[in-house]
Amino acid sequence: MSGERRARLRGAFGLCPLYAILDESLFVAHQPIELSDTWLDAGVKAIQLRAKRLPAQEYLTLANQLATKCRRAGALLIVNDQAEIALRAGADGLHLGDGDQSIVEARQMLPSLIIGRTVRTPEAALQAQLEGADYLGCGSVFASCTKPELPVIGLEGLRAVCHSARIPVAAIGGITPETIGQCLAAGASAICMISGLNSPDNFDRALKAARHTTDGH
Ligand code: TZP
Ligand code: MG
Repeated sequence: MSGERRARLRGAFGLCPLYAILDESLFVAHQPIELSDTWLDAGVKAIQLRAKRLPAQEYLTLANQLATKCRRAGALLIVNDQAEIALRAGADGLHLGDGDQSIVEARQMLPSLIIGRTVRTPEAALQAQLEGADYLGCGSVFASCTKPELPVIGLEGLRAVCHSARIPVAAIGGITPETIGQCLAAGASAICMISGLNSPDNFDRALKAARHTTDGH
């Protein structure tokens, strides 16, 4: 079962290593559905919905719409933090950050869903892997304007986590089109971005940079 979940993840990241985060900070300037349509049309194969301040019913409605669109596009929808919403919306997975429920607890609720966990050290990576995480989010790699309070682990920190983990690692935090290649070279299987996707031009540059690196150029 875990093999099948991880194969789906590897398949998605293999087709497109840009793991786009549909964060509510982007909703100020964009309609979430329009934004995700643009991403899916361009070939993004993994989207994370991260909307902590959205009222539960709106969150669920949006998650439902996104799950349908992602399914049609052959992409994965991962819901941040809210296991109940991931379950009810028919999402593909759940991402757990600092202070969220434990992997073990989430796995009981979602036996067949992909579960990701944010980590910053090789020790935490091994622990999350042992507890049954299917992938790791790792960062902040660089200082992030979206989450400035987070410790910065640098490319060295990312490399150490990638080196110790057997499951896919998604780099996150302050990543720009210019630093995507370095994160992939450090061993990341995917690149998570929020503010770097805030305009069509930035999104295009990020997608090009991610594809350029994985196309073996
Ligand atoms: N977790 C670690 S850094 C971060 C999260 C959710 C924010 C990433 O946003 P950005 O704008 O790509 O730095
Ligand atoms: Mg959280």
